[in-house]
Amino acid sequence: MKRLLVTGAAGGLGRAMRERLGKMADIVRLSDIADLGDAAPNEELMPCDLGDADAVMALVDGCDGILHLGGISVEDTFSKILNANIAGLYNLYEAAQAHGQPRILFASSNHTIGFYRQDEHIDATSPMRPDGLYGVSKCFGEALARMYYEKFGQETALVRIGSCFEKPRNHRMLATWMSFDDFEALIGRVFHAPLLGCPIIWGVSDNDCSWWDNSAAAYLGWRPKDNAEIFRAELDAAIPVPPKDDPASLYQGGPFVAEPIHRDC
Ligand code: NAI
Ligand code: 15L
Repeated sequence: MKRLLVTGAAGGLGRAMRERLGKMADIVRLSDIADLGDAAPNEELMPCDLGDADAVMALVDGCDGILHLGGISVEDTFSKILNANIAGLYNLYEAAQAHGQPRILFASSNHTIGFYRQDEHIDATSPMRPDGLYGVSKCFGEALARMYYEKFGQETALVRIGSCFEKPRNHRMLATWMSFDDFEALIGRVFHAPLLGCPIIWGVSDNDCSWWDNSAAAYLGWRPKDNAEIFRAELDAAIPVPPKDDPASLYQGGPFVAEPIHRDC
């Protein structure tokens, strides 16, 4: 790939993947509203608010792949979610249309389906059950991407990330964790597969404890290798297992299901 655009590059996942992405493209264009630090030799920095349509149009120009990590990543007020995750997504897809339809990896979330219980097993065909405004914005993003695919052939990987951190931070993440290595391998498959389409992909490692069936996306050839189980003893020693009736133990979205609606005051 010649130029890969990474939005949200100053965030947790952007920082974790930054060095690894250098191997995937001649030039990596990094963007965020937050400070991006200094550019490495194969990087270019383009600060941009995703809610600014003209700026996003310029941002996408010249890119042949987009790793879309930018946006509000937890429950927040509707106005913030509206700007970054709703208007921002529309701006990105309009810009992609204008600039040759670069392939997109959209960082969607397990919060599109957070109200399923942890004793349920679901797949890409299971109806959405978002657990808050943030989850609803990711459902919107998936629907928007699907529409641009059906209407114009724009390819997107809809990656419903579970919990992508260095290691699981609580017992729920023994099921939802995706390692940085597995995410890097997934990004590679998404941008190098001969045909992508617009699949829903569960962004999760090969955990013993699993709720999500990825067989519909098997054609991509992504085989996650890590397993959160190796962290169980460490977690048991560090934090108590939450009670059985706690949302963290009951629902796939964990505590997000119990979050109030965050209102602008
Ligand atoms: P993060 O919150 O650390 O990073 C998001 C970045 O987007 C931030 O640097 C922020 O400044 C930027 N941003 C926010 N509003 C913006 C705007 N209007 N214009 C431009 N940039 C803006 O989140 P993280 O953990 O790095 O996640 C990256 C993506 O992956 C997010 O879209 C998140 O929803 C998604 N995701 C992450 C998961 C995880 O476990 N880390 C799980 C599921 C989804
Ligand atoms: C997400 O969608 C969030 O972006 C991330 O910060 C985690 O909370 C993750 O889901 C999770 O469910 O663990």
